[in-house]
Amino acid sequence: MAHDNTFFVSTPIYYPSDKLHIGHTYCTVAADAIARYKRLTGADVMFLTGTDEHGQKIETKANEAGCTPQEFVDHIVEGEGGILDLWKLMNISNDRFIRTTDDYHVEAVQKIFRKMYDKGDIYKGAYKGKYCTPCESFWTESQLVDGKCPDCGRDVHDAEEEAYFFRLSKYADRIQHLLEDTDFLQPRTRVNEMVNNFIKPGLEDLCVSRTSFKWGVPVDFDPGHVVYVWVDALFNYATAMGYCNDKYNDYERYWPATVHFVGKEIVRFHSIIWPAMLMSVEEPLPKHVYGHGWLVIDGGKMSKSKGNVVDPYVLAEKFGVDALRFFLLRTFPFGTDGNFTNELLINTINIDLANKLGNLVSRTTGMIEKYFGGTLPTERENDGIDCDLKTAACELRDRYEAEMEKFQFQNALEEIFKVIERANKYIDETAPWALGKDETKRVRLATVLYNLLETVRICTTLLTPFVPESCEKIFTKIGAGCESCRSWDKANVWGTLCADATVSKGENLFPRIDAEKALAELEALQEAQRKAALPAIELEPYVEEEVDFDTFLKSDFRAVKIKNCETVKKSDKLLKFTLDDGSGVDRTILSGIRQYYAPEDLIGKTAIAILNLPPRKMMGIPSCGMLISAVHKEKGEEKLHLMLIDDSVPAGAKLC
Ligand code: ME8
Repeated sequence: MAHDNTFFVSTPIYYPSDKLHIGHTYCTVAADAIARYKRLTGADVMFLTGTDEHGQKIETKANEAGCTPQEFVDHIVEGEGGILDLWKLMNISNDRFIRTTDDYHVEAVQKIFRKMYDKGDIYKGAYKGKYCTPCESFWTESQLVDGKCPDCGRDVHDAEEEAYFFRLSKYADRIQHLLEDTDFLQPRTRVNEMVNNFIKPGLEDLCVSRTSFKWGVPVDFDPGHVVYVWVDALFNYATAMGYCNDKYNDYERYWPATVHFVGKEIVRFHSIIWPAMLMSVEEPLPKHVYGHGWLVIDGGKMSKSKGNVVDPYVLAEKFGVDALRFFLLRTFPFGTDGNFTNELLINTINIDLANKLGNLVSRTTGMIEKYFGGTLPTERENDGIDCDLKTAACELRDRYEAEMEKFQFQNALEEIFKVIERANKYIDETAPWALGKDETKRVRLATVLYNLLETVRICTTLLTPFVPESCEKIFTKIGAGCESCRSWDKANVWGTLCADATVSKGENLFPRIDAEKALAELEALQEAQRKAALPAIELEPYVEEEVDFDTFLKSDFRAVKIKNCETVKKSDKLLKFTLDDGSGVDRTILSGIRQYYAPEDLIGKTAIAILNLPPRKMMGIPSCGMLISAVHKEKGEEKLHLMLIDDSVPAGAKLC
């Protein structure tokens, strides 16, 4: 059993089916902040993340990409700009990274599956249900929402297969007790949803093997079956510590996990299925599952198909890794959804990092350089006005700790920024520039500046889990070189920094962003990315309904010569065509293709028209028929080609 001072935090293991976006980064940055915070407090920390590499979705994607599933996931996980690169860029300090295709994990899952089978908790049956391929989930009819997958809202299809089942129903009472009577699932608001939607309607046994595809952990005692991807995936948290394998031997040290951070849509798997399986193998349960909210765009989920995913690489490159990390945890409460906008990102950086923190550091170090050549004298002259700032700074650690222990990152940062604001106000109250003009006030001036340095030191120590690289720079600027100055123990002890601290103002840490310019650049970049992610060619949906041959034959398609073509007044869409249809009488057809063609380019060409449509007036001009064009979308943009044919075809020739 893990000892009191261990702390084990995990993110979900991500599907390497696409590049990760800002939503995935959110959870990983949060886990990183809590891991760094716990290390700061002296805990023995295990921070685990990884990738969930099996399942039909990956197999299908690999087929589409023309490679093996293993090649496909290797590229997304380890390739350039892949998941490992992203975590390196974001300064993620995970202690371990698990890939579910790692041999030790595969073998461990086989042992675990057999263990549950031998116990009688896994049995063979036949599965009939509704299957959602992207979510790899079977659903019962009653679980569907408007006939669609309740998780992702996409179409499901009927599926039936011989399968193994896990006796989830057997654990229903214990799970209900776990959810309702303990603080296992957080925030508390997620408990009702689980109990009312999944447990009270009756927990059904869970289908835990598949025969319809191959890319998974084989059930070793029944070839043809692969283990359901969620069973394989959930056990990562234990196998990565060495459970049922010899690759690692940290299970005794770190298990049970302290907290699994997971997105709200996978709370069901983590708070019902996962503890039930652990009960089955008779292992201790994780202490907490924390279901965080989503980052949404215009109130809706980010998705590649909507073309609105936000790329962390782009934001980190433009604004810096720390600014992005900070924004994610400062802006949104961890437990609820947060609406992502570029404006919010830029405002947060400008207000908190540039105006408040950046300014405090540069004003303080700048004045020490200006008035004392960078090194403070050691004499002090205290004043009653200092008390408020000292108290605020010294009490900060406790308030911060209380919030961090509840995973309330936003509140913890709010506490720090209250003190930063207090310090900025202290500068106005004490007016060091006025003290600097008076030779007799030098000791007082040194005291004021030392007080500011101490406040910066304390705030920086507590900001380290959020913006580690910037804090390192601030410590250097304020002359906090020794370990003790940066330690948790001294984060509530006034007077830690050497009295004759030597500072260097150096470059500005968080330059103010020109919001208008940055927004325009970002939008152009994101638009280009959105377009690049769109399908190359998109076709109109095919018409399913059949048209009988005789009806089709009634359509009179003819070759027509374009005698004249001109724009139509007050219309930016229409072109007016005067056509020779072979009948000897000119025919007028209006067509909404002005944006695609200059009228003079079409004169003399041979086109195709359907002639026997009822005449229709447009902008007061009767149009007798319709010219035929081919339409499709290219990278999301409408494309149109007027059907022009060989000029040797005479006017009036019938198409049949
Ligand atoms: O679910 N905002 O993997 P995944 C916040 N392999 N979080 C988001 C988000 C957003 N916009 N979009 C996704 C899986 N996430 C499984 C996990 S664990 C044993 C197996 C979060 O790559 C999402 O909520 O689809 C989930 O927690 C995580 O990213 C991984 O999603």
